Amino acid sequence: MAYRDTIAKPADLEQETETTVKDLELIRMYQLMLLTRILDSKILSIQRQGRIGPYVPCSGEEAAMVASALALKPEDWMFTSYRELGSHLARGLSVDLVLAQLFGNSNDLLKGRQMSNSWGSKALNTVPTAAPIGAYLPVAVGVAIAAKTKGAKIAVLAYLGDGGTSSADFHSAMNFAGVFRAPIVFLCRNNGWAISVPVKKQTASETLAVKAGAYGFTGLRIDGNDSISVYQETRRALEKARAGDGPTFIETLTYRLGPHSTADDPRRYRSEKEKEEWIEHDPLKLLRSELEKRGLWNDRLEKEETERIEKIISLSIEHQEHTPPLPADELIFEDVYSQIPWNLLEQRSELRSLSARRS
Ligand SMILES: Cc1ncc(C[n+]2csc(CCOP(=O)(O)OP(=O)(O)O)c2C)c(N)n1
Ligand SMILES: [Mg+2]
Repeated sequence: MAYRDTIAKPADLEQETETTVKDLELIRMYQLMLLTRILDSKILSIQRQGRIGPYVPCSGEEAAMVASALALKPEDWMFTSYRELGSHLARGLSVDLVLAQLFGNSNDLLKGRQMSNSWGSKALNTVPTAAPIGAYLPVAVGVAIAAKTKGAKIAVLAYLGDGGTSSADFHSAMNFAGVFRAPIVFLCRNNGWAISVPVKKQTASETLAVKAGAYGFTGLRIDGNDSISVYQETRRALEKARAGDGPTFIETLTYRLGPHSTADDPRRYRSEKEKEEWIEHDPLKLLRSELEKRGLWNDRLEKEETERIEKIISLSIEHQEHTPPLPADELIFEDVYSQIPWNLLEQRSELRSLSARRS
């Protein structure tokens, strides 16, 4: 049995679908998923042309990302790993800022200091990720506990992969979240693989969701390609967190259609057949057919929206590629101390005279 077939649908989901997810919300969700899919493939192609550095693609996982992030309120916080392009777009990060980070140019909010795909924005309450898997999870729980201590009615949404559940930081985060009843939702994208390691070699547990029980809170396993289900369950869990009723762990079953990163060749460790099966269950296809059923989408709208998105992306690539680079030599001395100490000032002036001699 494919692991996708083990999904237990929450009992009350069907009757809620029609009434609670409004048509406009669904159209917006689909547009963002389409944007994510097209932008992801454009970024992959400019990477292959050597115009940006490494990239981590997200095709196939748009529902788990976009639909969950749309359940957040502006005052909530979002922590991601390196793959959640769709979550950042849904949260409101512009195509320009997504690309500026990948080009590492002077528009980059993070000043070129982060690994590629590590988006974050102070204005959007989104925190750039840390490269060690799971390292940001205890930080996310800390933010949630701080909010609770201050009496702020907000929630934190923290994403992780299936492989992330094997990290020591995952255990610390889940344990603290349970003990302190932190207002946090863990959104685990179980895409079947941690680079070349399949889930069955990642854990001896029957599911990832069952792990939450050991930490004293609810774990759900849902279809991660069913946008409506992802949206509803995340929204419900975030509301529960804001109401002071503790954390939730949501395991979303999905699939990474592309390589782990631009440095990976998945044909070496998994079958084409597996991928073909998941293409049948493509999250965009599923949501599009729901929209068509409701009379909200058709071929003409698909074509117009695709052209609109492609235009935005190509203009943005053109703009970001021609934006000047960051003054890296200067920036390495900034943003750690409020006043740069004497020894760093000395090093900065040495570096300046060295650069002047070289140019
Ligand atoms: C502590 C640590 N170990 C190993 C790595 C190398 N690494 C980078 S991504 C990755 C796989 C993570 O898989 P998963 O959590 O399932 O997320 P996915 O890539 O599937 O989205 C690994 C092992 C790392 N970054 N940090
Ligand atoms: Mg994975």
